[in-house]
Amino acid sequence: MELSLIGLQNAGKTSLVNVIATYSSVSFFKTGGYSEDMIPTVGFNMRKVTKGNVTIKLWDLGGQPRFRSMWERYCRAVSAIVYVVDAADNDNLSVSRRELHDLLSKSSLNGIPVLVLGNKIDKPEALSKEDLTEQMGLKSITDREVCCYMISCKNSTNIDAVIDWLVKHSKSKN
Ligand SMILES: Nc1nc2c(ncn2[C@@H]2O[C@H](COP(=O)(O)OP(=O)(O)OP(=O)(O)O)[C@@H](O)[C@H]2O)c(=O)[nH]1
Ligand SMILES: [Mg+2]
Repeated sequence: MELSLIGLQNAGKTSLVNVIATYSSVSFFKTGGYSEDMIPTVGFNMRKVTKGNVTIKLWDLGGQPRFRSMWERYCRAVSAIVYVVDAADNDNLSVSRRELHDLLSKSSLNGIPVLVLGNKIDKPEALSKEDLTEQMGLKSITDREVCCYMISCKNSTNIDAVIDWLVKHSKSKN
C-alpha cells in the first residue's frame, strides 16, 4: 500500500516514520527510532516499512510553506492520507486546519480516507482529542472516512493503534 504523510513543518512526520519503522509491540524493543535531533525534510522522502505481511510505501513530505503545493500530487495515488498535527502548538493550529481542509477540497483526492494524528501528547500543553477534533474542524469532513488518534512519537504512545489502522486500510484496498 502507499501512504502520504502530510502536516506542517515540525509536526513530527519524519519522527513518526522512524518510530513506525522500528516499533515493536514487545516493550523491550521499543527503544530507538525517535530522536530530538531532526532535520527538516526538504521536498520528500520515500520509506518502505514492512509490518506483518504488509509492506507500506510511505511518502514523507516536507511541511514548510514552500513544499505544501506538492502535497496534492503525492496524495493522488495513495490508499490513505496521514495528517500529523503538533497538538502542543496552539499558535499553528488554525494554519494546520486550513491546510488540511484545502487539501481535502481537491477533487483528485475525493474519498481518500484520512487519519489525523495529534502528536506530542507527552507535552503538558497538548490538547485533548476533543479539543483537537473541534479546532481542526474534523466533524465537518463528511465525504470520507476520518479517524483521529492522539500520539507521542517520543514515548511511542498509541503507535500500535496507528499501525493497526494502516494495516487495516491496506487490506480493504487490495
Ligand atoms: N515532545 C515531542 N517532540 C516531538 C515528538 N515528535 C516529534 N518531536 C520533535 O519535533 C521536531 C520536529 O520533528 P520532525 O519529525 O522533523 O517534523 P516534520 O513534521 O517531519 O517536519 P518537516 O520535515 O519540516 O515537515 C523534532 O525536534 C522532534 O524531536 C513527540 O511526540 N514529542
Ligand atoms: Mg520531516
